[in-house]
Amino acid sequence: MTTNYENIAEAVRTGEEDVVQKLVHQALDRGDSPQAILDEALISAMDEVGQLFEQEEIFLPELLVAANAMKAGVEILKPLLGEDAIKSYGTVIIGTVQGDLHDIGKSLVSMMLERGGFKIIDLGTDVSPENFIQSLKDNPETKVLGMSALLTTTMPEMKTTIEALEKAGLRDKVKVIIGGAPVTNAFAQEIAADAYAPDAVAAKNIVRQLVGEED
Ligand code: B1M
Repeated sequence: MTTNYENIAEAVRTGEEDVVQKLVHQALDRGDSPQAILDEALISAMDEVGQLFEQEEIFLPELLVAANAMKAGVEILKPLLGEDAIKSYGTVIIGTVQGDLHDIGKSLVSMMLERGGFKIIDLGTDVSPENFIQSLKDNPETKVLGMSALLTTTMPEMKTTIEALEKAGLRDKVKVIIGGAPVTNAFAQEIAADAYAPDAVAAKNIVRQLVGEED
């Protein structure tokens, strides 16, 4: 990690949004790639913060300010990530499932898909099966439905949503992709999702495959 990235990571950990934004601008000004700044400074800082939280060295308030500081950095990188935003591969509806308020990973996936040529309808967090279904009805051109879950307690909502899609007669109309830290490929198969992606870049590639537009 370069010194600048260490400083960005430190500012994420301490929740200093202004400092994060200043240092991200500095890294861009000196020619660093937005993807490197995202991966090597922001995501790796958040991983570290997650570990500190797991080890009970920091608590929820610190976790929240760090998450907000990371988001402040991501906002700057957002318009710069990805190369082929002009193409349109179709519409993707995405959301974090009911009962789950984690949105950083889901927003990264949205961003990566958007920059990868998809129209994104981001329903945000705590999205009920009914809301997913209503959005599908409102946007019948949708090709893919994406669900994110970060809690083991909310993962079952993915299954509930897929069952609700079946009941509404919409399951055959869309491909379903799921992801989030506790989610696995095996779980995706178990609940009959069409795909699982471990991270945002993989999500973009897999969604392209799902709509028959792989590189
Ligand atoms: Co929460 N939290 N949290 N939290 N939090 C976890 C998930 C946890 C693992 C921490 C821990 O205890 N070790 C734990 C879950 C334990 C479990 O279920 N096994 C946990 C807990 C317990 C909780 C609360 C219950 C705490 C409490 O209140 N006692 C509470 C729940 C609130 C709720 O949702 N109802 C809570 C709250 C919060 C904050 C609000 C403080 C904050 C969220 C802020 C926000 O999102 N705006 C927060 C955070 C930040 C975390 C950790 C530290 C980091 C999550 C994150 O943003 N990671 C997390 C610990 C951890 O994961 N190490 C933790 C960075 C992000 C880039 O990664 O989201 O994994 P991730 O996304 C990746 C991939 O997973 C994938 O691509 C992304 C980018 O590469 N991906 C997809 C994600 N979605 C995808 C969808 C796809 C495809 C790929 O297709 C559609």
